Amino acid sequence: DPALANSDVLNLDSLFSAEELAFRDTVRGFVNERIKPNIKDWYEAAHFPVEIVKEMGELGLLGMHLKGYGCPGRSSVEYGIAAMELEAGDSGLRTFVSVQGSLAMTAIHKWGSEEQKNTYLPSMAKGEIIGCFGLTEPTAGSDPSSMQTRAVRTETGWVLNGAKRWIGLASIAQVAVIWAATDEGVRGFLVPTDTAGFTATPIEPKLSMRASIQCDITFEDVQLSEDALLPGATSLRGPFSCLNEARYGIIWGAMGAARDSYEVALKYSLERMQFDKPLAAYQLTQLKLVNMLLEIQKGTLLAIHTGRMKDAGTLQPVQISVGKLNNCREAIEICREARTILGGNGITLDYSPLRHGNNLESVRTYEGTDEVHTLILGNHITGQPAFR
Ligand code: TGC
Repeated sequence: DPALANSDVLNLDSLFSAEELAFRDTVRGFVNERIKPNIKDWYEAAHFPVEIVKEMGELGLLGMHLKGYGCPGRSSVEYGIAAMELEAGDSGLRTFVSVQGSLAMTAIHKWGSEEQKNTYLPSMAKGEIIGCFGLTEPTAGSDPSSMQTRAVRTETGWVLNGAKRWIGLASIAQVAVIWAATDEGVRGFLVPTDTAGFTATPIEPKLSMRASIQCDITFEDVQLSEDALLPGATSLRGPFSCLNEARYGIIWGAMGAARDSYEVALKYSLERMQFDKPLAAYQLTQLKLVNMLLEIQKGTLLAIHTGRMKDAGTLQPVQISVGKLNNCREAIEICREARTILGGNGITLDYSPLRHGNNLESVRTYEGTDEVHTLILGNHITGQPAFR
């Protein structure tokens, strides 16, 4: 698009390989063809398009950074590129890919038995099985260590009781990775969602993430066999190691939503005439566009840097907090500023910025709120944990 030709001022594209750029084009093409033309209707109808899950599997977007077991084995940078392009479409669709790949599949890949990996991962990579990941509870959000969901050993396995909240895709998932307190610390369980006593109910109505599903789950004496237990995870480090993956994807994804909002605002400002000039010719509009562009370029650079560190195996959780905190915070401001350029038209679903901005209210909240990531960094630089 000629209107956008000069927006990569720093030539960040030069930091990607030809293969990475080609992969980006593939995902961008999918988003332009399958998501952008439909997202207005899905969002309005609060519809998650389950019909495109298998297409995402065919494109290699599910569990894409995992190796073996039918998973695509892509790099972390490629995974980030996909998150960015998908979220330029809608955060709800990127969230699906994160929940499936970074949370549910990663939990099985990192902490599961060989049998669990062979049973679930190939079908999940194809999108034939949808997974969800239950950590958060009605009374345990930022503080998962206060979880009430409990699994108790029986003669044949385990019995699970409790509740989870805000669990993406739970009502359409076939398998749920559920984290529960036990006498042996926090353990993870693979719960088939048709097990008696498992109930998932979508949380509605929502003002954010409308093209996605988040659920309440209850467990009433859910009987599990011994092989439901993920053998490798024995503390909160289990779920947190999966959150690291999802948080990493958000660093990129948030910049995708911001970029789309900027591009929509730039194009609109070039076409929209007021007082005989396009909005883009006014200094106030240029200030807004330039401020947006600076933060998008910086945030994208941050994403690329964290991605290269992740591929080199050096990325630390505290560095993920830098990216998640900064890029969500800046992206939400960019979406709101983009909306002001669109004037009244910006409050309709014909334009993406307010939809993206509303979605990012969820993105800045899940996988560690702004406050949690601030305190992780505060602890890192002062040595004074201030969480509690
Ligand atoms: P603490 O209780 O001391 O630590 C527990 C254990 O976890 C380890 N750990 C990590 N390991 C790997 N990566 C990380 N980022 C880790 N952070 C902590 C820690 O070493 C310890 O291990 P071990 O083996 O010694 O027991 O916890 P803390 O004081 O370190 O952390 C406090 C705090 C506030 C930072 C942490 O609780 C936190 O991150 N809270 C935010 C929780 C959060 O992000 N929740 C979002 C969940 S998302 C969800 O459930 C739904 S998924 C989205 C969807 O479905 O749509």
